[in-house]
Amino acid sequence: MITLLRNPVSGLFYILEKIIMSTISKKICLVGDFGVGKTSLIRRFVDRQFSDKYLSTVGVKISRKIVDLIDVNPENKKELQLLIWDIEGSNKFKAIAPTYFQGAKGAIIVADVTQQDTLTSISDHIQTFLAVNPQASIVIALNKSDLIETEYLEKIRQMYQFDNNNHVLSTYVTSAKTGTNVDEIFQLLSHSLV
Ligand SMILES: Nc1nc2c(ncn2[C@@H]2O[C@H](COP(=O)(O)OP(=O)(O)O)[C@@H](O)[C@H]2O)c(=O)[nH]1
Ligand SMILES: [Mg+2]
Repeated sequence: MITLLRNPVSGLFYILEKIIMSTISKKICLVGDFGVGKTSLIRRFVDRQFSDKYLSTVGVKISRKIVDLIDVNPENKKELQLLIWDIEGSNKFKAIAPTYFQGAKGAIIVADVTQQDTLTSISDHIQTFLAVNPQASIVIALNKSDLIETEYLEKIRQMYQFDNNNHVLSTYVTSAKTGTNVDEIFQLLSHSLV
């Protein structure tokens, strides 16, 4: 208040900063091979949209979304601001990964259920991410589930559980196209961050 009286402009900034900072803010990263649907999952979650075109990601893009943390007790309702980091998929990635991951409290590791090599690289992505953030939580998204017969999905999901790694919260089959389990993966990860 004293700051506000002495200098209205910096006082206003002070108050604004207080308001913004009162929302908890956490960084999460989308991780996975090129073309698995990282950008599409973010777009579905943040903008509620999907496009069949490749959404070229240039450099790093950070999206923000306020998540309501649903609780059985309505009085415990909390808000969390997610800062969702998306990075272009390319071979340059390996070199800059540690910088990109720095400060992240969680990751969604994405693979494409129709591309075996992207499923195989999940464990590499887990290791690379945890090497930078040993305390972080991970959710696995086996994406493009709309392209596969439902009867195979549960089998695939069980093959990529990573039960022996206690940083991996859960594995979901998702579709950025239909929206299946998209809110669920972000909700689950968000809950583990507070
Ligand atoms: N059928 C289907 N296509 C998807 C899905 N998610 C992404 N795609 C498509 O896969 C391609 C690559 O997606 P993109 O989000 O750019 O992948 P990124 O490189 O991991 O960011 C695009 O053509 C998307 O439209 C999905 O859940 N189902
Ligand atoms: Mg992308």
